[in-house]
Amino acid sequence: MVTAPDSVNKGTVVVVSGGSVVVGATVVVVATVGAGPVVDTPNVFDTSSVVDDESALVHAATERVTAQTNTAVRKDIGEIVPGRSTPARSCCRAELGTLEAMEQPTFSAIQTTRLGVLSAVLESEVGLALRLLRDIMDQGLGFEAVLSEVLIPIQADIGHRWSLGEYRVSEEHAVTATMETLVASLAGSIEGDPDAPRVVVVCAEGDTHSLPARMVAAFLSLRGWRVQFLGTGIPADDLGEHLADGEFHALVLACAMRAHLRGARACIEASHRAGVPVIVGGRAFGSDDSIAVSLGADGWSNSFDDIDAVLHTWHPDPAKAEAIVQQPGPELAMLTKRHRSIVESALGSLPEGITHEELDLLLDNLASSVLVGNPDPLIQHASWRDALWTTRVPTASLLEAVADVIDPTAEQIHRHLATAIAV
Ligand code: B12
Repeated sequence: MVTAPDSVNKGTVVVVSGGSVVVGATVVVVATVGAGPVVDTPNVFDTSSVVDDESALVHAATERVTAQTNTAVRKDIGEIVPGRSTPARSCCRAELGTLEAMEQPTFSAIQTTRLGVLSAVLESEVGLALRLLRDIMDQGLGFEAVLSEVLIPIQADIGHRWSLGEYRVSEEHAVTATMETLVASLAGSIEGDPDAPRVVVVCAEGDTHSLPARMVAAFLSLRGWRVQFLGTGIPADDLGEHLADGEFHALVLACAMRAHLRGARACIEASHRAGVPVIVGGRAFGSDDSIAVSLGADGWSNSFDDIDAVLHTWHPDPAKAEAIVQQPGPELAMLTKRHRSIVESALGSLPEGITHEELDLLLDNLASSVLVGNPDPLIQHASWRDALWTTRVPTASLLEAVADVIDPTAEQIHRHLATAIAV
């Protein structure tokens, strides 16, 4: 493993031999070319589905790399260096320097593309990124693999850096916007079969993470579904009316944050009222189906690949799924109704610098805990917040301030608060 040189700053990409690509603080491990890529990032994904798809590419890349050592890689990256400003140019220069210092680097075409696309998205160069993606697709890499091998790792890395404070919000927004354009452009070239079953893809009410949902939509289009992508900001009742007006095989509901589980539940309920079964996915639902089931979903998937299989094989029974859902008790209603006044009162006893938004998020996670009858959303929120570089006041103090202003007879709420404070 090679560590980043001192001169390497944010945005720098360092490549090390043996198949590891170090992108800032995040390590993306890629098996040596020829063995098929095995990628491991902090949060993301399963690549089992892509290996067949790209065997021709892997073969070609193996030939190219072994025959030409790093020449092809240097050329590919060299092409994108001139004219680029910092941080992309410095990132690519450092990249080249590292390459030259190495005797026999082995790079796959995917790694090269990922580096090129990373530098392009850092500069919001949609056209360049698209060209690099189309080039590799022309060589045989499938669209699923472009998503899982190139775009998702980059997005995960940018997100990780953002949470560490290495990227400003504006930089993260610029990258995400470019990513959305790339996914939409690539998916936009897929012409659907007019007789294929139709699905709607939407983000849970309150959730503004449209990119994962757009990726799901793109993926499903590729698999032959007719997809209507509704994006974010659709109130659940409106969604229900929309679904009732059309003929839809399923609602595909994406939710990236547990804070929005109430919004997810509202969408599921509205969809069921319209007679449309729901499959859910995204970080908010965790790594098994328990949250999905408790919210009345008919299906759950945590990967783009699975969702297609679920949609082909499931036998949804919305009435049965609804029967399992625990009806929201008075404590949840109270939290929703008194949200604003709880925030105002709690802020009064907290040190300056704590924002409304911080307490909004905390209360939304508390509401999710009450909704699913489990302290996990609140506990996870507390540990996420305490790990943020910006956190000055520990989350336990916020939880105590909230506990002080909530009616002591709200037993479940106080139990979740006490558990989160103790953790
Ligand atoms: C980009 C981004 C944003 C953008 C979203 C822009 C957009 N147009 O999408 C903006 C700036 C708006 C944003 C806002 C916020 N964000 Co944000 N965001 C991210 C970020 C960096 C990337 C999300 C993404 O696109 N990932 C790429 C996708 C493809 O990967 P993925 O989500 O892991 O999804 C995988 C699976 O879960 C699955 N999957 C995902 N969705 C679905 C759906 C279905 C149906 C299926 C089957 C599968 C599936 O497939 C993917 C591939 O395996 C993540 C960090 C990260 N690393 O993901 C934070 C992150 C999700 N955000 C976070 C936070 C806290 C926020 C804010 C509260 C920040 C703030 N203080 O304002 C707000 C909340 C906004 C809101 N109301 O929803 C936290 C959530 C923490 C938590 N524990 O809940 C994260 C994890 C960052 C962090 N570590 O701090 N965010």
